[in-house]
Amino acid sequence: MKLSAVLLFAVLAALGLSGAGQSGAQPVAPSAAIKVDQAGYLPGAPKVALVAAPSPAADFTVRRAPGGAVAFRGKLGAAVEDPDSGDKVQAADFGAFQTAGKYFIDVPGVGRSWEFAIGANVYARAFYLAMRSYYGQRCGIAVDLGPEFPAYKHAACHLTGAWHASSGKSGPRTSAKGWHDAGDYGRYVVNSGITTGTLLWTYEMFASRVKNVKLDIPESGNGTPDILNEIKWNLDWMLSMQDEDGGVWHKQTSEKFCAFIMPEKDDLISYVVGTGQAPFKSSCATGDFAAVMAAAARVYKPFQTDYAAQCLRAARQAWTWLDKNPNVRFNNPPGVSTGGYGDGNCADERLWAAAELARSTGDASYEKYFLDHYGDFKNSIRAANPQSWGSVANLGLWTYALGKGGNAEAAGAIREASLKAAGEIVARTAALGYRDSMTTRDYIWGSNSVAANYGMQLLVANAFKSDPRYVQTALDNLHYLLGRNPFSMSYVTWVGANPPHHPHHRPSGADGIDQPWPGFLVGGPNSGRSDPAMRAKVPAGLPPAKAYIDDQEAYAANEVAINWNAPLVFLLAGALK
Ligand code: G3I
Ligand code: 9MR
Ligand code: ZN
Repeated sequence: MKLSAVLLFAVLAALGLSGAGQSGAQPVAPSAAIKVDQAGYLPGAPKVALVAAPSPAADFTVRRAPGGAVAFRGKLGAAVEDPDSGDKVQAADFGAFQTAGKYFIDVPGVGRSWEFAIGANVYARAFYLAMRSYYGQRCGIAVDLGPEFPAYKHAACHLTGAWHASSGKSGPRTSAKGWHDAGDYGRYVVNSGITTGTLLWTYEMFASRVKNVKLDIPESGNGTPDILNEIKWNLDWMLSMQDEDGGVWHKQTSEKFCAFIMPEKDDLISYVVGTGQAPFKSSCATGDFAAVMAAAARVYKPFQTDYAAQCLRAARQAWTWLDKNPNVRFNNPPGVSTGGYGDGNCADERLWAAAELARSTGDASYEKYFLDHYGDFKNSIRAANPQSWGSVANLGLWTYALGKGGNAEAAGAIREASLKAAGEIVARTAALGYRDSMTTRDYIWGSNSVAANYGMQLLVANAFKSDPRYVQTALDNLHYLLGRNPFSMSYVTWVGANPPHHPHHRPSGADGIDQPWPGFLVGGPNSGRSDPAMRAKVPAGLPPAKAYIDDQEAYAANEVAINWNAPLVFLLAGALK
């Protein structure tokens, strides 16, 4: 709905003209007390809406949209405490109803929900938008989202670059491709690592569902699946960040963040930034790079053989460098204040690299490294702390067991740990009012990506042992992200009827268009209120799941980021027909 329509609605509602009562025959403004997945539900899957009203309600109906004809009647469940939101939540279970269509939930005495759909394809649109968001983040090329999103475009940006003194080199340098990281225009190898890794895994796990999805990008129709065409744009930039000795520089950014301007207006110098002293490249970046390039070698082989071989060579060289330089950390050098993605321990990145290299090549040396070291990470796969940009051990462990990992004991232990953790996540999720997998400590900067990564973890467990509870709980996290949450918001721009309107995203803020760019998952609740706007506008002491504001200034709650969208894409792919 356009903002103007929302306002009109509000005015009519205030005047009592919007149609009242519970007949459903007239439009009534939706109530945030009733929560649905605003993309919708799969016909054969569980279907639960949630109600958080001041006092318990009794009955609900599922009504057709528009019109309001009753399609299903049910009783609400008992109110369940949800400690992280402070809400008492009742379930409206309409799983028995499977007829495709558009609906809303009506709860007498409370109100009606935003609309949702039931159908086999309900997540196709969200997948398209979420994956296509990467096209909008492309650096170094003019971008145009096309007739469906007129005026959503930017000219080619950051075409020139330079070596920062911290890189060990000097002078100008070309700048090539990549995705802007987030709301800022930096490009960071570490964050590109988990992002491209997760997206490559999306293809590898769900190829039959995603390979034919056309993303309407310049390469569409070239014989390579579009998801791989898009990922390649960033892999190409990552390849450009590798030095001749195999090491990989940490990032390419300006020294400070630019103003809220379109990317082509950003004339701050785009520097390759290093550690400031020999060897200048850093171990976490090089480990992530090796892992991702090794995975790319597998995935691109059927489509672009030479490219796959180039990726594998790059991965091997990175590994060799890492062997000699296992613990070179990155901190922003003096004068540089863009994102740090600082990580004090690069052993997990190295483990992931060994495992992807072993999986792609079968070489004994990579396998030996993995087997010698995986025990150090045996507690990594657990029901808390899923994978994130700084913690990639899970990916290393899983890829070993999912691939042809030759050591049955290691593969078996990884599988067992994954199933045990998944079982615990399922139980925890079912006990919470909002039925998401978040723990109290998970409401950090980018918390929505934690929910998405729990979903990914559950779908990986399902690949080890098919279990409908794992898939259903993964979908529960998707439902949380798409509207079944304390704010009744879909946290993804342009997905659902009540999405964010003001993400911290420079193109969205600077393009002069009312609505933001489509398909972005915003960071979400952040109990630390880690930016000045949050501290000014979000009251202290709120329950963690409520520490959120849809405000462009609030970068610690409402920024977008490539690594947050990636597990969302994975989860949506898992839910595609
Ligand atoms: O892991 C700890 C946890 O143990 C602890 O309980 C919790 C308490 O606050 O903090 C957790 O660490 C948080 C960390 O993210 C976890 O990933 C830090 O507080 C938090 O400050 C940190 O935020 C990072 C933020 O940069 C600030 O450094 C985000 O993860 C990261 O996504 C974000 O990345 C930025 C880039 O720097 C620049 N580009 C935009 C991008 C997105 O905002
Ligand atoms: O836009 C920046 C965002 O990408 C970062 O995540 C965030 C934290 O590092 O910083 C944002 O930039 C702000 C800067 O830190 C302080 N001045 C205001 C900037 C936002 O316009
Ligand atoms: Zn750019």
